[in-house]
Order: sequence, then C-alpha cells, then structure tokens
Amino acid sequence: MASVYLSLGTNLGDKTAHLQAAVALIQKRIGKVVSLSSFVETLPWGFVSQHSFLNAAACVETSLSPQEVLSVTQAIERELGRTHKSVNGIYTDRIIDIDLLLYDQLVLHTEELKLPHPLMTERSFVMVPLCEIAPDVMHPVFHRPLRELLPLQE
Ligand code: PH2
Ligand code: MG
Ligand code: MG
Repeated sequence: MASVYLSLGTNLGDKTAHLQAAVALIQKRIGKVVSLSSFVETLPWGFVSQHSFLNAAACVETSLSPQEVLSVTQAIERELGRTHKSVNGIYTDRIIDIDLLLYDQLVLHTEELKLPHPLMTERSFVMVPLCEIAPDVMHPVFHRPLRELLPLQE
C-alpha cells in the first residue's frame, strides 16, 4: 500500500457538492480516504476569474501505481463534467481538478506525471489544506516537513 496525497479544487457551480462527489469516487476507485482536510475558500491563483475556489487535500491509501492513480483521477474529472484543461497553458474555470501531490516518498519525472508536484510548495491553496492533514510528512526533494514549506505569502 502507498499513501497518495491529492489536491482538489473547483470554482464553478455547487463547489461543496463537486468536492464531495470527487472524494466519494476517489474512495471507491483509488482506495480508502484516510484523511480529508476542511474545504478552504481561496482566490484564483495565476489567472483572473470572478469565481473563487474551494480547495481541499486528501490522503488515500492505495494499491494502484502512480500512473493508475493519474488515469483514475482524470476519468473522475471527466465524469464530473470537466470539459477542458488549461488553454495554451492558461488556467481556466473548472468544475473539478484533482492533482497528484505526493506518492509516498517517490520522485518521478515523466512526461505525463511529475512527483512531487513541482509547483505544490509555491501554492498556498495547495499547502494550507495539505498541512492541515500532513504537517509532519517529509517533502521527498526538499527533505523538510511540509509545515516548514508553507508559503508565507502569494
Ligand atoms: N488551480 C489552478 C490554478 N489556480 N487557484 C486556486 N485558488 N485554486 C486552485 O485549485 C487553482 C488555482 C491550476 O490547476
Ligand atoms: Mg491544478
Ligand atoms: Mg490538474
């Protein structure tokens, strides 16, 4: 079994319902959700939108490989109605986004998947919910606990 940490975000429609639906499908198809952060309202980061986000982090115990977790999260995104990813590298409003942050202490650099998530420590919308559930987990590249890597400001 591996522990995989996921970041969830939504900024359209019934955001609480989207996060709850995503967590239910994650539990069914990826593995037991052993911790779930609170749902945190955040401002859009890296793009302009009038729609605020609801973000969360979850820890899931899984027997799937990282690539399998990625393809299941992508299928869940599609099923919940996500139409497109970023357009020309520019972020867009979305019903649900599920990103892989950490998979045990694995460091992986493939075209389709990079672990740990390369931008996670720069984003407080990721780190605030993540530190709520995993303050003492070590970052596999920086070799410091996540609580020491919380960004101080945007
Ligand atoms: N996701 C992004 C870009 N910007 N901003 C917030 N507040 N929350 C997000 O989940 C988010 C974002 C790319 O996926
Ligand atoms: Mg994302
Ligand atoms: Mg994503």
